[in-house]
Amino acid sequence: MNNPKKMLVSTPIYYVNDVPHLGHAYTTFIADMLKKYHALRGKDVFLLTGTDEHGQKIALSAAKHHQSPLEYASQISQAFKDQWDYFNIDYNHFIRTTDQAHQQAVQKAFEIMHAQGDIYKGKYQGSYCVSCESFVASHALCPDCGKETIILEEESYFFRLSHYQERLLDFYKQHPKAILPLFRRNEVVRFIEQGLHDLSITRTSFEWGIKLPASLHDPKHVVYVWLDALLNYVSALGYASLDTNKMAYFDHAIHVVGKDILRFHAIYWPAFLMSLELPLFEHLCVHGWWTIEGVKMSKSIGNVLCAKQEAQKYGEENLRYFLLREVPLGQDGDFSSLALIRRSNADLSNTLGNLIQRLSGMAIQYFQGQLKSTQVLEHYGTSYAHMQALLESLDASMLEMQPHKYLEDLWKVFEGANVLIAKEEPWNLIKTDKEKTMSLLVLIATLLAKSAFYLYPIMPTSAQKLATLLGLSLDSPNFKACMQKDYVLSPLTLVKNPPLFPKLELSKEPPTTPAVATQPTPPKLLKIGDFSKLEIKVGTIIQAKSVPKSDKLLQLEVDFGDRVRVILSGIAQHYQPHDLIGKQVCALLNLEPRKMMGMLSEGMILSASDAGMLKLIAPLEPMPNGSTIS
Ligand code: ME8
Repeated sequence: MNNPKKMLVSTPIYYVNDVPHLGHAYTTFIADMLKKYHALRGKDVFLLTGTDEHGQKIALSAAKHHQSPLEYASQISQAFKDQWDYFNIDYNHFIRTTDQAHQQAVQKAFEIMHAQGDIYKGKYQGSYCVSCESFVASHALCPDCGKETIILEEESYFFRLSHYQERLLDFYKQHPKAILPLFRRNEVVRFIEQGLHDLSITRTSFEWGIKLPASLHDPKHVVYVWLDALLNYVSALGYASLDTNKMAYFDHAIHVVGKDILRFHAIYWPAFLMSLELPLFEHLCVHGWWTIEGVKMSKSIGNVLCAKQEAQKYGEENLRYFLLREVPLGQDGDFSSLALIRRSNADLSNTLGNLIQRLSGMAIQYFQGQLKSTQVLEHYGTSYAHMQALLESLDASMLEMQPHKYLEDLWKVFEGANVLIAKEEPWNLIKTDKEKTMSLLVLIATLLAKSAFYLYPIMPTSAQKLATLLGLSLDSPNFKACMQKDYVLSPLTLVKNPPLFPKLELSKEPPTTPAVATQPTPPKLLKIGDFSKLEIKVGTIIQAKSVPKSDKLLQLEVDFGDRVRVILSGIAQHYQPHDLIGKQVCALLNLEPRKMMGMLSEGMILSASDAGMLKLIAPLEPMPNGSTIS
């Protein structure tokens, strides 16, 4: 029976030929985030992960290690499990495709598809990529991973994928958000429209796989590893044993996958589900790749980063925050320690950490830590309503699978609270209006309490620490109460606390400018006329791109009202191009044009920098393009 409260969130099951790395961790963090987000909202979420252990690739890897496939798979499967335990991933089940229940489920599904008339016997002749475990249309090199393919010619059972072409197109037409981000859905629809061929779903040239059901009397075949693997999403829910209670989670499923396995999930999987008369997923959440210097992380290239080691260097939650905040889900991102340190220091230590410290510092100094007010709405109703609206808008970003936007907007609440403190100057206000100062601090505490719930899916431990500081616990009933429009956290007691987000060391970074010994020179004062020689104007960035072969420069097209200028700016290590589009900046325009990396730059974007951090300068409120800075 359809139970709207139950939902499944899954990761791919990872191949056991590769040790767990940062890419796998990213997918798993997204899935864990979705579980925590929906669980807080009262959903009963089943988080599923595990390992994909059959197939030619694993058999070959095991042979290389002089181990039996099962021995080999067991070791690496355990390494994945240990990794998720280290990161406190809240999975409900860790499936291995070598589990008995899974094997039974695959055989049962094969039998049903066969009985439906969707499976027939034939012969496969063509190319095969062992690395992707995919049949490719006659290419010497795999079009997906670029590795050499092998030629296969073997007896095989086929699944009538071609029969499902129209039903698949219908499904994607009727469910435009089934694949997120949307551009991936369009890619899939175009692929299906080109025509689908039937799919080979058994292999005979090796043995490491699940045998066909005994009823087919064909012992030399093993099930194709992708049919075997995809079925994990239902075998883990008791498909073979008809566990209706657990299978109910499958009525609302979100599969989190990387873009490399989109086709398997967006075409084969729903076709298999249609054949089995099972419900189709609600969303495929398709993320991009983490690269190292532009190259996808992979064991065969030897450029993998271990998530646990990175977490030990920078903190588990700093890593989680960085991966989920830095790059829009769906886009590729290049991992760099420098970017992680900068992001952590700017957002976690400076903005959020500072706000928490200011609140508790002032509460202790002015009120011995005891806060209580009934006049928050009276004094600060407008600011509160504005922040509340911001918080409420976050849900749309999460439901669209855009955690970076969710976090960007959550941080606007912290930034807004810091700005409000600066504007109200409580250090002066306390001298004249104790009651209003108290209301201000209670408002800040209330906003932090609400924000702790929003932070929880991304940084569970830090969010819990923040909540504890405010005397709250982050559970579903509290969430409901705390989210009320005019909820006020009062009374509360604040005590001295160590910083929640200590600054990360920048010392291991390569220096950005060469250190040159300089003699201090007395400051030279300018006349006002000197300043007026500078033509500084406000503009809006309408296009932003990386500059090939430069890790520092971005090429920006900036609209200054009367004309658009191309300006090269050395901000690539601080901003992603896609985050800049639509943002206002200030630029010096009457600077001699300069050529950099073969391109002409017609001005200079202004920024503030300190200790390796850099922020662009913009007017506090939007201004017409071309406005003059004076
Ligand atoms: O494809 N950046 O397993 P797999 C981001 N067994 N994510 C990455 C990544 C990177 N550099 N590298 C890997 C398989 N991933 C099949 C799945 S599911 C029924 C069967 C993540 O071990 C990403 O989620 O090759 C990608 O889709 C997945 O690991 C591939 O894992």
